[in-house]
Amino acid sequence: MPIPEGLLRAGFMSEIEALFDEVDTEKKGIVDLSLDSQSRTLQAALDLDDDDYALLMSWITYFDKNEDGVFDKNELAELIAVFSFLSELQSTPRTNYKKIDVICDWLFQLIDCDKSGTIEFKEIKFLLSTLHKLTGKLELDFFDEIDTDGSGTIEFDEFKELIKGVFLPK
Ligand SMILES: [Ca+2]
Ligand SMILES: [Ca+2]
Repeated sequence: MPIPEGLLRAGFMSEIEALFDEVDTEKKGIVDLSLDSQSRTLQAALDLDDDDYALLMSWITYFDKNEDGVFDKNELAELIAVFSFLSELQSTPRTNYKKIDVICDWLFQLIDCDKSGTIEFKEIKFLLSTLHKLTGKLELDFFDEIDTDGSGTIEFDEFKELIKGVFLPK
């Protein structure tokens, strides 16, 4: 999915180019994160501790459908964009509605893998298990809590509340 215009800091794509070339140690035009050497290079290049790296990796299923850990440049850019956006939200004022909407909308579409317009439990299970570490809430309980109208699915507004609740500064 194309990364929304205007949200990326200047130079993001050239940073990705450089990062990709650094991690693509075998110069095959792909990054293979199932290789320890490439995975470790990526973690070091992004300067992430083990927890943050695990969070980044938990997004892999959304970019790497067959889960073989192999990425091209665009897929890697999207993966890292998600992570930058989530970190960026942590310093975004709650009144910056436009930015919050654009980021939430992009994430929502990304997570809604089957494009049904709603997020089902299976689609967000991985994120809830990651958030479990932050919030201590069990995945299913958490899902029911986010699904405030009890429809069994997460609609955009419910998703936005989740993102605001977890990532935006209090
Ligand atoms: Ca869906
Ligand atoms: Ca709902």
